[in-house]
Amino acid sequence: MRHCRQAGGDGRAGGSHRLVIAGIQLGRRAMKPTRKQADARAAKGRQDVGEGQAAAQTLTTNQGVPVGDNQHSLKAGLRGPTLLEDFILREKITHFDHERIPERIVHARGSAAHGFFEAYKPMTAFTRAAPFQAAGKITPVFARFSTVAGERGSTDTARDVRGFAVKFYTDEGNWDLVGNNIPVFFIRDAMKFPDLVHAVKPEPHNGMPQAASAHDTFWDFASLMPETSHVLMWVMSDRGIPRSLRMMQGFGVHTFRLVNAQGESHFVKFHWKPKLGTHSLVWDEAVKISGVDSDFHRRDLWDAIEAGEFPEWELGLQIFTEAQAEGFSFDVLDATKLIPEELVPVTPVGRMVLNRNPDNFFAETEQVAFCAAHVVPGIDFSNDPLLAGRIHSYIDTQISRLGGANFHEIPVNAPLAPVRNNQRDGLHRHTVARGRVAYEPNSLGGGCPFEAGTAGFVSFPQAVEGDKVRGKPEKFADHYTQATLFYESQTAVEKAHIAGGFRFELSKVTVPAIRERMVSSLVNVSKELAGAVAAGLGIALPAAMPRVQPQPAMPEVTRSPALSLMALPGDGGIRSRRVAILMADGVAGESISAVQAALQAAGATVQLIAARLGPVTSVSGPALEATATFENTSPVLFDGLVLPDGEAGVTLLGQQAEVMDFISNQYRHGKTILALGASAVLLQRAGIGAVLPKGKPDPGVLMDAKVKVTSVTAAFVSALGKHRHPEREAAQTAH
Ligand code: HDE
Repeated sequence: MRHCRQAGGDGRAGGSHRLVIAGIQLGRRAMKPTRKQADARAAKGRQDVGEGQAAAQTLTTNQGVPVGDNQHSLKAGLRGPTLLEDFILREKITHFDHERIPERIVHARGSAAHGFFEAYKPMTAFTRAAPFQAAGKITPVFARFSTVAGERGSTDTARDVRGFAVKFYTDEGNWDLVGNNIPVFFIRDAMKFPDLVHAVKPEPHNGMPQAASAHDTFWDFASLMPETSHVLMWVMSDRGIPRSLRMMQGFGVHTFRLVNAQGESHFVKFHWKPKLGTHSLVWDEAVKISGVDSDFHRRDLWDAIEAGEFPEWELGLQIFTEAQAEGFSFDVLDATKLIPEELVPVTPVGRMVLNRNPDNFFAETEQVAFCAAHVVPGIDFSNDPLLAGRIHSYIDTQISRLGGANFHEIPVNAPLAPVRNNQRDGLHRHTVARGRVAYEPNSLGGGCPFEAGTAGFVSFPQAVEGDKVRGKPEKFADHYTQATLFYESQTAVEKAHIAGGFRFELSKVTVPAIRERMVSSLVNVSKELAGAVAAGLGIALPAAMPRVQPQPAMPEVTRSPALSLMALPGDGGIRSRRVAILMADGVAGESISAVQAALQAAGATVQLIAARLGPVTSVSGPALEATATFENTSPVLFDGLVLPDGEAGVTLLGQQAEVMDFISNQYRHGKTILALGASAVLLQRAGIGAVLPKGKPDPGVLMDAKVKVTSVTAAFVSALGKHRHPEREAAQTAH
């Protein structure tokens, strides 16, 4: 029998904690070996199955018994009954029967990656948290992005909030910043969370709809809970349908505390800003993507990291004092409110780069356990009543989801910092605790482990006073001012999309009274918005819903440009953008190859699409090979479109319904289109001109009748870098 060699990675994590920084791979062992790691390392080999060693390995049972035949069960005679004594078959089937664990009650659908956080500068004046102690300080991270309502196998492009959870493996233990891509929440007291989730999940009698808020129970709840007004503006906007997980912001949502080494505290809000800018889908596109690739976001993240296009976000902090907070027109403990950046600027403090895909989806992405309770010295909680419920909920949920109290030992959850305490035993315990001392104080263990005193985590000693009550502070009762702020800070096209979002969702509501109640609430946000929604639903504009607080405090800002998706356009590059080039026999290969090479040189991914896979005859230049077909892909999977030159090829393309569909979808969704030479006729046939109805040139439609391929390609690259051309839509809406 051949002996298995140990698979890659360090002893504990099976390679899952290898840290890749700027191309250098560091083993975790090299960073800080612990007793626990040493134990696990000794037990290694039989736990990991690495691809590289496959040839040298013999198949065994879970007891390490070599398996001679993995094809047949043990039978009494070739045609006889299967025997109960076949322990190999029974072990295999029993393990298989138990392969699934309960999915997360919310955020079940997620995608994740490893990476690192790098601090720009020391933030010691504000916090003693390890990641912020020195410029250039590197802290490994694991980030998971998720939709909220859908089940584990649901579509990625549902209209929903996205989870944005980051586990920092700091020198002083794990810090989980478990945020969302939207800075405000639906409710402000944990007491309402189960109600919110029951309302948005598939309706209990028939289990529908999946991953969608467009149904009666959600809007029944929302219309009766006007505190949802603000977050609804965000979710109905294009923020609810991001183009990519790499192109969305993240927010800590709650007010937290930073505490420095002197014990001084400041309030803080956390912001992640994507280097690629914030970009979204449009609704028609999102719906179609759900059909053609329900893994769209997961694939996009995976492919980008595999291609070395590591997504990056900048972490920014809004730091403010309690005295400042007292003066704000809103309450910073209310999670349905944000702090406008114009009021408290966002200070950039570092960057997060995701540079390694998980080795195993289940072991890492599924088993990662984020907990809002996981903070480290230097980070502390505020009295936000929503946050308090979360501090309880996450550990509780992991105990049932991951099968017991030892989920912190699962490699992806295990801290880098050493773990030493007297907690013992429980289901699935991996640590082999030595000695007879499992209590404190002790003398038999030399008093170890010792308390850290003020060097350890010390809760900020905030004074507490007041009666024991169930209730809310006065400023919480303003439900509309910031919803209006958000709406009024959007561009015209964004406003139209918000109205479209409400219109679509409420048109799916079957109870007219719910629709009407919701529109009456919207009147308090904006008459313009409520009017547009009411018109789409075919109802008269109802009277405004009575406000709990008729005269809220004057807001500090009434327009916040930072709230528009357009505020973060990115660097205008096209790295990792997807471009389709359509082909048929008789196209001009020379110009296609030139455009393809230029796009790839700029970092884009190019697919050559034809009616079938394989070679396509070209009238000039090199032979071309189709890498996708009109049948196996779809226009909605591409950011831009190139139509070829070559009359014979163009004629063939024009005869195919899928091609005309491709062109009109790309145009309708605001994408950039380049028609080389003869293919201008395809645009004409689709009714597409290079000018907008009001006579201005369409910045996203390029034709090269007389221009050189190189210059028209350069124009295409720069137009593609704008992501989408809302001018086209604005012109369409105006007509
Ligand atoms: Fe969560 N939330 N949540 N949540 N949440 C969970 O934890 C909960 C809230 C967020 O990728 C659960 O492991 C309560 C706000 C993310 O694994 C659960 C309340 C924010 C993720 C839970 C909230 C979030 C979760 C489900 C109100 C943004 C996915 C499974 C008091 C700041 C993390 C799990 C991942 C997951 C409870 C509200 C973000 C049940 C009780 C506000 C990103 O524990």
